[in-house]
Amino acid sequence: MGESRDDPALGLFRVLSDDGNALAPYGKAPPSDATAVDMLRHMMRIRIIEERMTARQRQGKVGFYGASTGQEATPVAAGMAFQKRDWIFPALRESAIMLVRNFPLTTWLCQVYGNSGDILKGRQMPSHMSAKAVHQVAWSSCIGTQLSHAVGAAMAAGLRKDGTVVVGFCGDGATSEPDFHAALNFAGVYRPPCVMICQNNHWAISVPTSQQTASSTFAVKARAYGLPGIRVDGNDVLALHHVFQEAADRARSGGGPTFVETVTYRIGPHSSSDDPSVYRSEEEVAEWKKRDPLARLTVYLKTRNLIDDVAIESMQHKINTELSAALNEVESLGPPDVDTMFDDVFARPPWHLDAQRKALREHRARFERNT
Ligand SMILES: Cc1ncc(C[n+]2csc(CCOP(=O)(O)OP(=O)(O)O)c2C)c(N)n1
Repeated sequence: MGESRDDPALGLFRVLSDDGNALAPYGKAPPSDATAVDMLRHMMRIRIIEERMTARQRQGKVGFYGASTGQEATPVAAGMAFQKRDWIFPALRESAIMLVRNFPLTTWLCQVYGNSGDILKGRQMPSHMSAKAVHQVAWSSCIGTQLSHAVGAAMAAGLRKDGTVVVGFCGDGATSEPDFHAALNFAGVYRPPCVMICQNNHWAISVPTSQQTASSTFAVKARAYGLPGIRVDGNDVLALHHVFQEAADRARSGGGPTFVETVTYRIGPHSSSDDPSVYRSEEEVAEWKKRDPLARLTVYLKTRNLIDDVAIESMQHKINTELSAALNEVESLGPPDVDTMFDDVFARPPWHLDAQRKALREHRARFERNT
């Protein structure tokens, strides 16, 4: 039998049309009206925060930033669809999940600045957020590794039978890494409770998807590993929420892992170290801007009289006020104390590190006495 476009790995599941009008009814439990409004608030919040962080990077206040502009729907839908006990192994574009999980904005920002308020003590790059409190593991910048980490953690969760689901993220470029194969193969063979989400934003820095794979979609690759592969509109937060919830339910009830390709587009540069004008056209970016996930949800909410321009302005105002206050606090903090570099490395520090810490403290005391 030939492949049908209804095949979830080859078609494109969507709820909202490009202009935001709802398509056909799509399942048993669409999100409540309040949840749908909250989705817009969360997407707007990360967009505003990241615009400000990108500007701060240009001012030399932040060392690096990798924004998710245009891709906000995937982390927001994931943050809302998975339970708080579920573990997240993010890649670069999922910084919003911690905020959706109510992680304090100030502490989140301290990590971007790597200052004394940073719970990671300045040891991670910006956009590599993590916190045990919200079950989010730090991303190693090595592309693709988070999938195999997630599958391993899910195998542990499966052995513990604790009802936890583990979610791993990657980009389209990561699918060409050996880790992608190892992760999907282990997931197919051992069937741990995990969901692997590939944000296909069409570019891996300057490499387009046409040079990344000859497969018709990324989702179809799951089939070779014995996994369900689902292709979903990555700029349609309602569709994403539905697909993630189904995948989470399947994993939690013993039905095994799912691989999801979310079809989206990186509107901005790869990171603050990139200039996309040298490898892609403005026309292509303009085409994708028409499918902006915030604009599409806004039309849906307005059509259903759930929001109006006054409410949207008030939402933006509240976010900007909260962000400015948080930034005042965060930017008043200095770097982490140099002494903290000895923390958290060994459960029982070896003698030579103790000696080095002691020498450093004595040196600082002498320096402070003399200045
Ligand atoms: C193993 C490895 N190879 C190369 C790089 C350099 N690098 C950083 S980001 C990136 C592209 C990643 O593209 P993709 O997986 O599509 O994710 P996106 O950044 O588009 O979200 C590359 C090649 C790296 N960090 N790790």
